[in-house]
Amino acid sequence: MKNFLSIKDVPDLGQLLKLANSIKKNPLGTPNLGKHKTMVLLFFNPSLRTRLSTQKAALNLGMNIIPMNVSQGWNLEFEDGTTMNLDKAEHVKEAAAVISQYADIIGIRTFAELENKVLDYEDRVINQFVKYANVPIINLESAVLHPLQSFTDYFTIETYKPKERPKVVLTWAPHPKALPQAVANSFLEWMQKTKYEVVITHPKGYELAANFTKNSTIVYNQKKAFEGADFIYAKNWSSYHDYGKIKSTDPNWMITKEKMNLTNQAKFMHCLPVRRNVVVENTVLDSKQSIVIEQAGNRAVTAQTVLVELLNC
Ligand code: AN0
Ligand code: CP
Repeated sequence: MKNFLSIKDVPDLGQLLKLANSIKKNPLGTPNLGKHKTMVLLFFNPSLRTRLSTQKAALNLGMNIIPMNVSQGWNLEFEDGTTMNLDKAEHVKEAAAVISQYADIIGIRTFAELENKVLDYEDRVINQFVKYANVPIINLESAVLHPLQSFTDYFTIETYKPKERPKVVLTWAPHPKALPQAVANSFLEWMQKTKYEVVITHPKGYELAANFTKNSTIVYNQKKAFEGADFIYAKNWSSYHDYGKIKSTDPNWMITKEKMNLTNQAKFMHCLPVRRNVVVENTVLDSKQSIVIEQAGNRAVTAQTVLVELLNC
């Protein structure tokens, strides 16, 4: 694996899953694989899980880690051919080339700005780093995708699935802030590589980009969608078509105990952070059906799996 930007970088999903299973069993099995290797983590946006789980994964492999909060005072230029006489201090062309001399791997977190759809969906920040860096790049959630999260989601579902072809429901849930579509887009990309029955449910106006929904079933009636589900994956996203807008905050879309009772004792999943009693009722999050903590725990396993793949390349 050269980079880890999306599922398209994974040559063999079965083999990746196998490696993740063995790392889960024995995370300290190769403590020197990353010895004298350095990973630089660039955060244009904050993170709890991605930041700590990627660091933990690297530590298990003996790597050195240098995290940097880029947004705090470092304004990079991503436009080619501009005259840089305004607020941008440095072009990504120099920054990426320089960081590549200090790093063996670079991880980048850069959220969608939710103002200009075309610009966000070009995923320019991460793609410019891929273009100008000379080392592998890991996507720590870009404007469009969050593959480390989706790999974790897939790995977690594989661990808990009660049958070979579980019904997995991706449900929109309310949120007071406009959030990116990256987690949902990426989740669908990974789910489409499986044999699972995948159903998406959201209010009208929240349709995701067609290249991510592809031939997944969309059911606008949330309760109907929940019937017989083995996994409920909740996530808020802002509108894709009316880009970045909040079209609904309808509390009737919150995940409740009553709705979970319509499922096949489904496991409740969420990438976190989650707003209690807005996205999901306390009673669901605190029930045995919720596996969000185990899911977040698996972030360290899948991050380590990706690092092993990149280091072995
Ligand atoms: C972000 C998002 O929705 O993309 C990060 C999730 C992993 N969510 C929030 O910032 C609440
Ligand atoms: N799920 C996830 O990526 O969380 P953080 O934003 O805390 O990294």
